[in-house]
Amino acid sequence: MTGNRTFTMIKPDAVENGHIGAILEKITSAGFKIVAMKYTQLSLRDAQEFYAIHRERPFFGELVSFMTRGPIVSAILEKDNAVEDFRALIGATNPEEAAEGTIRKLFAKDIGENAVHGSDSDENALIEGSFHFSGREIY
Ligand code: FUP
Repeated sequence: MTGNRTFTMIKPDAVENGHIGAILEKITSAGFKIVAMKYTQLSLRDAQEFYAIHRERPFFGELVSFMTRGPIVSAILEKDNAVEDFRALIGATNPEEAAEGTIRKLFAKDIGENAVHGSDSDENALIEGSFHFSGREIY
């Protein structure tokens, strides 16, 4: 059985470039309902914890400094088959490999500054959503 919620962040590059509105429009037009959302900035510790799975990777330092350099929009989204459908909507991690019309193809610069995050499993969607939101912030 697949879950009906996923977690996303509009990353600092997309916020800096003024793409919040356009990205939210793509998300809601694709049938996702926003059940939680905030405009916030990750601390160093937040980013290190959120991306702990990547801590041994060579890009970890860059990833953490990028994700903390400015505000982000974080949100929990609801739709049937949310995780898979949202990853299809955002496209491949590397925008050069992302399909035409996907959010990363449209708005991302490169594999590091790739505009949006999308959870990769139902289990991680729950962990990531709970990292950013308390129960009473989810509607
Ligand atoms: P995704 O699930 O598509 O967000 O991609 P990953 O979980 O593989 O990577 C998480 C983040 O690490 C990416 F969004 C950007 C960063 N990253 C790099 O900076 N370089 C890489 O080679 C791979 C990932």
